[in-house]
Amino acid sequence: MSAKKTNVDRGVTINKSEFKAAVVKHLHCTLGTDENKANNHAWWKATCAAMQEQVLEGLRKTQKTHYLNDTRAVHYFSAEFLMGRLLSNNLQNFGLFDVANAALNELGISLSDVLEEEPDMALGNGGLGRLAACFIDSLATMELPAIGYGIHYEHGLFRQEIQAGAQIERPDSWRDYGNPWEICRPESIQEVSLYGYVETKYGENGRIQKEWHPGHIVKGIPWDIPVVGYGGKTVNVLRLWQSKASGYFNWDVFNAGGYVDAQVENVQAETISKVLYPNDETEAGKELRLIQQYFFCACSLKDIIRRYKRAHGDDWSRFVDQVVIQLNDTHPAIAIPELMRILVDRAELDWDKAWAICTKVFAYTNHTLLPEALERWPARMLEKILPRHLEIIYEINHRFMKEVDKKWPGDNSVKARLSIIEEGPEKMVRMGHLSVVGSYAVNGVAELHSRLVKENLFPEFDQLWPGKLTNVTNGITPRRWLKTCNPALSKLIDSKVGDDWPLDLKKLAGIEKYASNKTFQKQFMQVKLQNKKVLAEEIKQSLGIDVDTDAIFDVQIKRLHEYKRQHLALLYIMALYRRLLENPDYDMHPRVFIFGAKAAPGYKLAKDIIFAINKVADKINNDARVNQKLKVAFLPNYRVSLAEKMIPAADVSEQISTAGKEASGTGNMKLALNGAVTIGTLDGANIEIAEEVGDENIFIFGLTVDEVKALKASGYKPYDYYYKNAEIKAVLDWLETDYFTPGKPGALASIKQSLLDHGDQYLVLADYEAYSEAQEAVDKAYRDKERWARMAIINTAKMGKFTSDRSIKDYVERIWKLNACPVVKE
Ligand code: 7GP
Repeated sequence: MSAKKTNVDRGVTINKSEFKAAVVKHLHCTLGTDENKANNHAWWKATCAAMQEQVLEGLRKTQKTHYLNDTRAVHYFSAEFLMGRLLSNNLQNFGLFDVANAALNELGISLSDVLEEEPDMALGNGGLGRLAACFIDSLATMELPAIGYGIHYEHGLFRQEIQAGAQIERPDSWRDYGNPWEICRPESIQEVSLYGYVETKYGENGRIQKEWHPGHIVKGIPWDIPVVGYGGKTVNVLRLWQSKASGYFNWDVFNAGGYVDAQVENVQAETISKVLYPNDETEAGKELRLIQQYFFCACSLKDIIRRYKRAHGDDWSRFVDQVVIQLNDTHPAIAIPELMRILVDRAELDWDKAWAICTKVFAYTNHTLLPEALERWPARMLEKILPRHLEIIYEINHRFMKEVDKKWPGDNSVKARLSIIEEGPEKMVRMGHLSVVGSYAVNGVAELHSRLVKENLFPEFDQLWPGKLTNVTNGITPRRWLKTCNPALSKLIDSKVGDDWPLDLKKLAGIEKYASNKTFQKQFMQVKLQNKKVLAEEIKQSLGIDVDTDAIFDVQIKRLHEYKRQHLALLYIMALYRRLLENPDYDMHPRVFIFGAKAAPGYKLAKDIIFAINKVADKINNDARVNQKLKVAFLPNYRVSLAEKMIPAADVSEQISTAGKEASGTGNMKLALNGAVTIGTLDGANIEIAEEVGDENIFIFGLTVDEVKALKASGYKPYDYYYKNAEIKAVLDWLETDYFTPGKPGALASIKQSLLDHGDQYLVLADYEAYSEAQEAVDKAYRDKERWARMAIINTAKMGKFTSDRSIKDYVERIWKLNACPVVKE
């Protein structure tokens, strides 16, 4: 194969025959099978193993470089990393995708089949977890010293099945057949204490000393997942902790005949990293969850300190120069009192010195304003599990309250609002407040969100510490979300702007000048059509539904939540159905509404909405009067690898949350990057997307944040819309009949109730008419083929801002103060 012209500098080069030899070697020597016996799973493992040779070489060089340079590093603490699959990404980032494809081809194996064998690493729920995955990709790509710290969940996010229209949760067992990427590091095992009591001692010169006598000790076993940067030069690490009992086995009990009892402690300890909580935007409030949080923070801090001490001994003075810890929401906030405990109780620094260190190390990102998602822990629970930490939190708060008193002397109401401790029938610890007090920087994730964080969530904090609250708009990695998931579009872009746009996404602007060029439009829309064919095949396979690829593919993919308003789209679908029944000639371009969404297992209404979408879909898809023009497909088990198939095929991107509720959104960026046109509210990053693409290339509708506020203040009455708008009334009443659920009238009634009797908290009815009009504008625009092609191209062209490399650059310059550390060639 002749070398292709490229602008991308590569860390490794291996050729087709070398790659092929490596795959065969691993098939024989690692898997103990051979070419005749191997199934696709074995080929997948052998290909991963061949790749892992390159990966580990890169990892070794990177770690050596970082060690020799004693670099400052960012430590990204996150309870979730939604990584998806790694093989295709690692191949792409090493520039070996085509090499692997050709090598396997010669072996009579299809790389795309092999890639399908990989289970998703779904150690996260949604946006926050996927953002963490994009960020560590960017950190490695930009050759920044960084490590991700999280939990090695045995079971990731549940697998969703749809049975008779309803969501059923099944356990996710991503590691059942081994994970070829991870490396266990027993030499770095840590121990973590829990429960017990605190003893107060009086040391020399009257110094009060606290000693925590734990009731339980568990072990944390680190598993390292290499994170390959684009170009394959820097390979960083994601270190995930697995819990194990510290004693392994109680031999005394075992010998005395208590076979089962001897296992109890093991089982309890291992439960800590057993499952990911399947909640998104709701607080779990469970003891086990707090233990999970503390477990991974304590392991990670010990790991960081061990590494620091190796270079600097007991001299803490350089710690803040070497270490920055980014808290991905409040899930790791317990790390703040943990570091204080280590510094004060163990290292015996005085409080002020310790606090000065602490507040130069931590930075905190907020991902939501929804009150139900703001973590608060009962003080009683903390006292039981982490008695010393509760004392430390009280002390932090005591000193903080003094500072508040200096600023607002005698103002008790401001104290009550700012206090880390919420007084009430049950004393609660506010983890958001703890995070703001203990960090030197706090950021929201889009311009609007960060403004609302300042104005509504932590208002006085901004006055107390001007400049501490800031914005870093989210981003997505263009390597996974364009280069890898949409190879045809990537090649087309390469042909116009060169192949280094994955490293410099602003270069996509270079295709804007072809937006009205007929040939380019044709090529661009041809790629879209091909991608739609692939998705249509997937829909056929998975649901047995035939969809027409000439139809508009209208895609809404995200967690299911009332604020995201999948039910607004549902009402509109029902309205279209009704319009078509009333008037068979109703003028509309054929459309397929495609959904992907998981609901939290305990979130009843969210599950009801999934059920309703499926029931309405059943009816419409099988109704020959309308199904040439309208179809609905709910694809089960939405996950990263499914997103990679849906996003390249979308014409329309639904981003229709109630203004002020979606912190940023990142699916909006992925879809626009792949040439989908957004229909959306002025919420989260939609606003910044609109600024980039221009008003004529996006369909914005609905109430603004200020209008939402005003409407709520004036006393919002959803019944007014119900009586005023005959279509709204008709579709809501329709939900109560048994039309969609034959023999079971009322099976979909909870949605109507939530919108009328329970006050329509998210203003679905208030925004309905505007949404319906915007959808008609979409329909009209789509029918003008040239106009639509131009819009789609401009959407791709203008997404430069939303690369996660830009987000990381913002963090580096404004918060982390980090330098790149290029890996030296040996
Ligand atoms: C999400 C936000 O809902 C989404 O708007 C944002 O793009 C994403 O974080 C990344 O910043 N939040 C979560 O996933 C979440 O679990 C609760 O929030 C803490």
